[in-house]
Amino acid sequence: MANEVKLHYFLGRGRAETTRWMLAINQIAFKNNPITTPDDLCQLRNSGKLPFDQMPLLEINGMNLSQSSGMIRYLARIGGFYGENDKEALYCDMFAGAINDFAEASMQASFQSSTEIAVKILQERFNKFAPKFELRIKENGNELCVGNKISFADVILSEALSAYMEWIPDLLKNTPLLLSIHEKIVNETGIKSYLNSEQRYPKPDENYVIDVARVLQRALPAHMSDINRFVN
Ligand SMILES: N[C@@H](CCC(=O)N[C@@H](CS)C(=O)NCC(=O)O)C(=O)O
Repeated sequence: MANEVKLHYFLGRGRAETTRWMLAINQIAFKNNPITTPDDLCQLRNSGKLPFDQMPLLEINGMNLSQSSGMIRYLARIGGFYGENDKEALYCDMFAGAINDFAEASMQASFQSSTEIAVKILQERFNKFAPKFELRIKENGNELCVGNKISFADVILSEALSAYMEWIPDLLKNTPLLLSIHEKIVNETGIKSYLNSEQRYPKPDENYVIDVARVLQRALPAHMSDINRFVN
């Protein structure tokens, strides 16, 4: 189908997940195209669709989009999730930068050598950012990151919090504003239906880590066995 929206990435969440949440809140139907072998990646690269030779790739409205930060902002613009004016858009961007730094720890969690280490790193990262997020949200005054309408900052913050909570279930017990935003976003129609769908990949585990290394033909994390098994 010519207008089908396609998201090409590994068989998992990773750097494609914020885009999936933004497609979901826009209620834009999409298809995951999992890249599961070096050959799949080679074919995708040879197709000329990867502007910078990297995944994720989002095919939408006749365009081949690269860079998750660009994708989520495009989806924010077309859906009205980018604030109501230049100042709000700027604050969305500021939040997004901090959320990106915050989210990196959850993206790396399954690559850590043990659950204990992953949880420790996540808790430290949360302790650094959560009080600041709470303060900024309190200053805004609407139990939202920016302005008085849901923005992409709320969506990507909730995506990151969801990932953290899979490791630390009671994470938000002392942060009522983060809890409120998270609750609001996961109950938005499009997001709720995405999270309950088969398109939502499970919490990344060791198999995901192995898949990524196999597709990219790179070394596995140092704590795993035979770490160079996929390296040419
Ligand atoms: N900043 C980029 C990062 C893209 C990226 O690092 N993609 C990795 C997979 S997660 C990749 O394609 N690596 C292969 C390469 O860079 O050649 C984004 O957020 O989209």
